Amino acid sequence: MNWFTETLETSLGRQVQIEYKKILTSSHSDFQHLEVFETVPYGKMLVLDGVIQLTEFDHFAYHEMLIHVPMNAHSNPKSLLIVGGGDGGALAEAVKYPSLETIILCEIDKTVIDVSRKHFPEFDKAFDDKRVTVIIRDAAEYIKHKTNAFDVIAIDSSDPIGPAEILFQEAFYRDVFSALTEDGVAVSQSESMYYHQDFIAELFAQNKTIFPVNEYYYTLVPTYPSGTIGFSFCSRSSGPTTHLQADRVAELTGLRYYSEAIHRSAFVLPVFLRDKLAR
Ligand code: SPM
Repeated sequence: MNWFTETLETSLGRQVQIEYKKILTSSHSDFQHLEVFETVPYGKMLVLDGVIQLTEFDHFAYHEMLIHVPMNAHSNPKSLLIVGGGDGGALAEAVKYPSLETIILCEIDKTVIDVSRKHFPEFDKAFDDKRVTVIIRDAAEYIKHKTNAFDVIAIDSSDPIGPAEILFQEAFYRDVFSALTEDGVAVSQSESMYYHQDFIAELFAQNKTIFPVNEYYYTLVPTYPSGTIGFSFCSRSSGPTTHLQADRVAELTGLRYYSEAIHRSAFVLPVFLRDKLAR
């Protein structure tokens, strides 16, 4: 038997292990090590620098919540920036909105796009949508030159180590604030409420000095450590459910996780995290 082991948390006495049939690709880009596994229980799995990014089994719970929550928190989003997201999973959800006129995907590592387009055909079509522009660049640099440009920004980063570290820092979030339109909304991958409470609390303390609205919401992804991952919801004006409308959600096709009820409930936090973020 072959076992993939995610060693990110090993020093803390825990590991994720998944049995695989074969390694479909393994290569080094200028930024990271990329692998795609054919797993026994979860279909194909994308791994960057030894950390699971997505599996065919449960990626929808992550990508739907990354895109549909901010899109439905905004009254009428016409422009979207996806930071990272080179695998195309977030893009596949974004192109479901006919109201979007501009969708920019800014990914630092073109190899992630090339590898994913080959191995995850479920996402591939989204790259050909006429509204989509792919920019291969460090998003932290790209966003510095943008003002009042995007209604929604979705930060689909890997973990805050390696190439994505900068995407969790104050300077970047200040640039995100400026890049948003006046009623703009940004969300970002923000770790597990079970395993990274201190990190989440620090991130919130930082972002409270930038955005008038800051909330944490979460989704359930069995193949991420602890089975859950959360997002920071940062808004320049409205709250996460201010503009939420059941009829807009009902127009979305192919949903497996997101619904109007899930949108509302995802912001209801367990007491331990609610109290930690209230301090
Ligand atoms: N489009 C999929 C990209 C996924 N980005 C988030 C990956 C997070 C992986 N780590 C999970 C949390 C452990 N620190």
